[in-house]
Amino acid sequence: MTTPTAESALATSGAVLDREETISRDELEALQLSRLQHTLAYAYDRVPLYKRKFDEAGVHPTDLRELSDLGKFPFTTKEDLRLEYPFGMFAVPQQEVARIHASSGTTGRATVVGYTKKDLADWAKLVARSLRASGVRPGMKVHNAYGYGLFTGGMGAHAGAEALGCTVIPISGGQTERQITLIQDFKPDAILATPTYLLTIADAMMKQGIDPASTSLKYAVLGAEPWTEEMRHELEVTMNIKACDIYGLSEVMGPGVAGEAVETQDGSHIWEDHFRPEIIDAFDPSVVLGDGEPGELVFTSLTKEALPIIRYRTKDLTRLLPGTARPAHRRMGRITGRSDDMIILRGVNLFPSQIEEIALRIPELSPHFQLELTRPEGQRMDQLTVKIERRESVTVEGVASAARVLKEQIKIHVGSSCAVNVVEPGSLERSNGKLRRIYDLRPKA
Ligand code: DLL
Repeated sequence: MTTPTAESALATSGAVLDREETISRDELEALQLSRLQHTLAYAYDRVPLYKRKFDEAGVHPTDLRELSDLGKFPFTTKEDLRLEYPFGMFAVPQQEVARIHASSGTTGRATVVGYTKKDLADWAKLVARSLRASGVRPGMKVHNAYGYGLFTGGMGAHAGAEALGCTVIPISGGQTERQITLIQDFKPDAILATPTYLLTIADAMMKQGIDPASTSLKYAVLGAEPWTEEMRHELEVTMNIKACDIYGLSEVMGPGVAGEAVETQDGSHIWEDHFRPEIIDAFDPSVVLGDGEPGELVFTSLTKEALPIIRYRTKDLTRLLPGTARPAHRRMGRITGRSDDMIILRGVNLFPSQIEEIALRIPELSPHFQLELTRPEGQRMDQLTVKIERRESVTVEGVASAARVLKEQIKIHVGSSCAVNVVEPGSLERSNGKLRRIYDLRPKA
């Protein structure tokens, strides 16, 4: 497939791009093929789990002659990383691992990931590339409200902003009052946070009588959780900023696997010189789907040393779209949700992002909502209750009609009946990072 590399297609706002951002699709695919062949051999030789899995599947790294041959190789899952806890997936001796990150492990053992010095440099370069695409420029002050620590968000974003040549303010997540003071005093140009935490900051500013649109902030680079176009609009208007998406996951690298261009705001470009994406049918993983078709996103790393990852099943549901601002690098559509976050309500599949999309189109309702799943006494059917805060200015009649509209719209667009409970502003828990939307209160089987 040949994609034009016409300079006109590249939206840059005067920024100097990495060479790999401007190459043709053909050149990029040639690079992917040689890097993929290297990675498969490297993983097979150095990580016993990959050798075992490839041997069991009857494939050898030399079987990859063209990119589509990747489909012959076995998947890697979170469970594999858990079974190999802590360092069994590492492809280099521990002394060569410069940093370790890990997931929180709330649902079992933590998944541990490692980086060599070169991996850290590549990661910083890709976060820098993502931030630059989203409008951040060298010399800008960047307020980094992603959590620091074992979570990849804080330190990953930090290193990328530094590599780009920004002045980084490493505030981490939480301590919202302090965040507001520092935003007012240090006057940052950009903020890095989860979308729901930025909402918390904006909300807290309003409570203090500060207009969130009046700050120095011009750009926000938001990710680590699903968010919608409606949420983008809400944040851009409330804060008078340009908000772009950044995507990533620890097992594949961390933030910066994909980043969105501010000029087009049409989904994150996957940095395909470092990661080869595929979309598979989540229910029949043997089926690799074509571009444009919705399914589960799968990644293979092309340059990682400490933790090469082959066909990692992300559980994120999206689709691949052609590149725009960076023509050779495909974009990903918005993540509709994770397959393990899907609510199945009386046979209908539902994601929190669908509720966000619908609720934010109703002017009386705020973006603060929770989904409660219950099974009322003596009933066999599950019940979904959407608890959502009203906007400050709304009257009693306004609340009643908004609740009715939300219920109807969910029935029309999602196909399930639910209860809607409009609650007082400020009564629902606020986000400090990744927000929990679903509260499953059903009796455990
Ligand atoms: O959340 C990495 C990250 C940090 C990305 C900061 C962006 C900004 P994990 O904790 O491993 O890593 O969680 C990864 O978060 O599989 C998605 O389900 C979700 N996720 C990450 N970015 C986005 C996004 C970081 N932009 C998981 N949109 C992923 C939707 C996202 N979901």
